[in-house]
Amino acid sequence: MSDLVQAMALLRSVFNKHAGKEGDPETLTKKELCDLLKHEGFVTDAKDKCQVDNFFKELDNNQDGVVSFQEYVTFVAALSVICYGK
Ligand SMILES: [Ca+2]
Repeated sequence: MSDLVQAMALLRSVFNKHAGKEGDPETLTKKELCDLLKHEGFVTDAKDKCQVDNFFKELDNNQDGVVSFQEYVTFVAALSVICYGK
């Protein structure tokens, strides 16, 4: 498996792991997103509601109250540009 294909599978696997916890397994609720951000080290203090709220607002592009896989990968792609782009 190529590195990129592996990275794509990993992206999906991280999403699935958290999206399957409650409600629709195809979307992340705010609580699931909070778990994901904490687990992946994006949020230092999971009790910091403001930090999580800001991430959620950024991710929930169509403002339907949940984060779809498409919204999640769009955000990860944007983060990659911020972290590794020139
Ligand atoms: Ca959404």
